Amino acid sequence: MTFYITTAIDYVNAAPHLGHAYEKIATDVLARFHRLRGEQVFFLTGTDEHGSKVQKTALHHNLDPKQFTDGIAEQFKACWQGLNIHPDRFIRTTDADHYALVSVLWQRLQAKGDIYKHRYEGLYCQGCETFLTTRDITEAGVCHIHQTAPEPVVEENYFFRLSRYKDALKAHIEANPRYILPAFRQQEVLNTLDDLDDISVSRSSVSWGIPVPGDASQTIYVWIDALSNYLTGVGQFNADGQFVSPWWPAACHVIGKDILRFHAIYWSCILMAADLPLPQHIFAHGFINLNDNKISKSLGNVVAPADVLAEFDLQAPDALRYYLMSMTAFGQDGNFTLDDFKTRVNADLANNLGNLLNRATSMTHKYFGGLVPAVEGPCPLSGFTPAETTAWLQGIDSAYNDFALQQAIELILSRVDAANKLINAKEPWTLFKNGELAELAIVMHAVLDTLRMVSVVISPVIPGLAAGIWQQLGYTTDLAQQQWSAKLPNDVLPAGQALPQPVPLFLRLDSAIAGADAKKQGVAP
Ligand code: ME8
Ligand code: MG
Repeated sequence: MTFYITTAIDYVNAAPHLGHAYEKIATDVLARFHRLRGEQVFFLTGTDEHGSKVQKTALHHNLDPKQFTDGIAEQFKACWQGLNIHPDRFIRTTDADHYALVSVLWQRLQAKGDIYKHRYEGLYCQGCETFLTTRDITEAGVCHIHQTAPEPVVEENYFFRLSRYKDALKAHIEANPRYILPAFRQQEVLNTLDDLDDISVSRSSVSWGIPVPGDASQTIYVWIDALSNYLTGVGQFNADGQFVSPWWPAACHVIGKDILRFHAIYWSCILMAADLPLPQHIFAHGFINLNDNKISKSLGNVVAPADVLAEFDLQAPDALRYYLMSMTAFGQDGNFTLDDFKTRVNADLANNLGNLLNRATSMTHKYFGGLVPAVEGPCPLSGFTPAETTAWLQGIDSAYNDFALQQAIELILSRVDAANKLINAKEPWTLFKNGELAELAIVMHAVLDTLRMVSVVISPVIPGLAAGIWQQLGYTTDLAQQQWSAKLPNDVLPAGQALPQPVPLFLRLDSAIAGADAKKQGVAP
């Protein structure tokens, strides 16, 4: 089974911020989950480098656009690397194979009779890189999203016959209720379909772009260029005009809610015009706000992911990945605050998960000489019946499959919580004192084995910490090579496996402001 997943490709007019990171982390988590389940996965991300906005920014920096985008594209790549995000390809719309693909695609649409020349007058918003309709403009005459006045443009340019595909698209959305996700976004798309006009797909006043084949006085509209990246990422048109790729159609385009229209309508219609199958899902996620304000380059309220890590002296990205994925339901908006970040990761990673690992491994050292105790099969005393464990894993699996990342995390953590409670209820120290070693072995084994399953199923979200748990359970194999098969509950920790000396999994965060001194002195907060 193949699973091709993509993110939006980011404009390179500025450095990556937390909102971009949110989308890329979520997509990386989904890619890792599907890989863990044994599917063939291709994960594509990259940068959107053409168009008037980037052209203007490069000019402002006194750089030639390619030189400018080279620099920013490197920043994006490095940022994803630092967040443990590993795409199979990082595509840039300035890549040579992308030029080739876009030119062929254009010619195909033209051959179909879907491209025509037209004199156009409209109001163009550079922030959106689109002509605005009356719906997009406030009473004060500014763009709803960017709060800036659009620029009047009169041009003769090429148009795409979007209206020709309106009915087919409507039928597709109605027949495939999981095409647009979350489902509550569907109606929003259907509503805008009613008054759909053809769209301008070239610009004569923008030189930074892919030239229109046969008319070098125009460049291809940046959104047509950008959307086509999903094809270039995994294939090319052959000499017979067939698009050849083992990955198409994509399983899912993960994008922000602000660009749903471009994907659900423009991209779907372009694919139909090119006789290519549509992706299985388009998932529109919500926005991450910062202290209740919109994060936006145009509003100047931006935080770099690396700044958040630096604020808490974090060497690894796991806490940030964890927080972003658990702070809000995927699809809804979320509000990022440093305080909330600290509270949540302290509670979940340091106290709940970290503490369970530390108690379990320390007690195994204390009571069993650091060797996993032997037990006779699953036992009711362990607190979890096999049926409960199977249902628990199935719940997590369905949540991941349904893009319900927060729910998957909550389910995983609920079992961590239950294992901590099991320790509190059974009091291993009392069992030890009373010489009830058989029962003690069952309890310890149940807790250690819970941690084994937890490390596997949480690894898409926090790959680094999960590998740390795996290693502290005495495994010398690479967790990243593990698969989550139906055998997961049965592959119990082998009796006699030696655990290394326990080390804290995750230290409580101490904000630079509140506890810098304590931290410098090595004092636990
Ligand atoms: O739209 N929270 O690029 P972009 C969550 N180049 N997501 C956010 C966000 C926030 N605060 N801010 C931005 C473009 N995003 C086009 C895409 S795809 C063929 C072309 C998301 O740099 C945004 O919704 O403006 C989008 O999905 C992505 O970041 C890139 O935004
Ligand atoms: Mg944007």
